[in-house]
Amino acid sequence: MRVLVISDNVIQYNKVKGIINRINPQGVCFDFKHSPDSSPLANHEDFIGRPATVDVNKEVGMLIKSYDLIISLHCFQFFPEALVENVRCVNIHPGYNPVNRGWYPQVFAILYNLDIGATIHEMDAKLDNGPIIAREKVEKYSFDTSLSLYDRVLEKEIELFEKHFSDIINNSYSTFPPEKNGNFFSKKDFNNLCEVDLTRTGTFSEFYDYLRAMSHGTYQNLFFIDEKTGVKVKLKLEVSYE
Ligand code: 0FX
Repeated sequence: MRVLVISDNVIQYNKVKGIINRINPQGVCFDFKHSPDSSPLANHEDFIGRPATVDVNKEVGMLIKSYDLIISLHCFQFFPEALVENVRCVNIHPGYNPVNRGWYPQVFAILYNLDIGATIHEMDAKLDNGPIIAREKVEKYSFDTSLSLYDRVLEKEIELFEKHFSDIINNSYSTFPPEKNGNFFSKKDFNNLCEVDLTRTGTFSEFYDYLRAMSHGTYQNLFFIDEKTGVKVKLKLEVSYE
């Protein structure tokens, strides 16, 4: 059996590779690849001098021929219908489907007070949409920023992956369909939030949620342009608690 793991996320790649190496199922050969364009994994020590990119659109024929299972582990590329219909493809998603399909789920979970968690599902032609193998919620606190909540979601992903690893490899799980009502958030939705509208009115609580939803470690998401000087003012929120 041949399994391909495609990832563009260093943290999850390291952890999943660790689980795979430790369990090392008999008779299963694992390949690890990343996306061709600006993947953070390109600079990982495993891939330096050993390029391993895959374009899921251009190489769909090769993928169908070569693999029995493809695991999308925070892969930046959208899998084409021809691929998901001809190879079993499993996605590990940092959101609780179908509540937060799409990009940066924890950001929108804080902003709109939605449930959040992790989901492992079979892929279909829609993004983050197929039959669910496993999903679980994580706690969301008033003192979370995007980063602290994201870290909790990533831990949950790994916990679910480890728990269901053998079933995923052996195709011995049962699935259930996602509920009909959900949400989809795009990268554009996120980008639209980055410029702060200083004329917006609301409660302090709404602004607090907006600021912490957009604050994620060293990322500099929020800004406004100072009217007088044209200077770009960058802001983020730091939250600490006892
Ligand atoms: O790998 P990932 O955590 O996940 C993203 C999508 O959220 C996910 O739905 C998709 N399946 C996957 C392929 O890509 O993304 P990331 O490592 O680029 O970003 C992690 C977090 O960092 C994100 O949730 C929010 C934060 N972030 C990221 C960027 C690039 C920011 O706050 N600002 C940014 O500019």
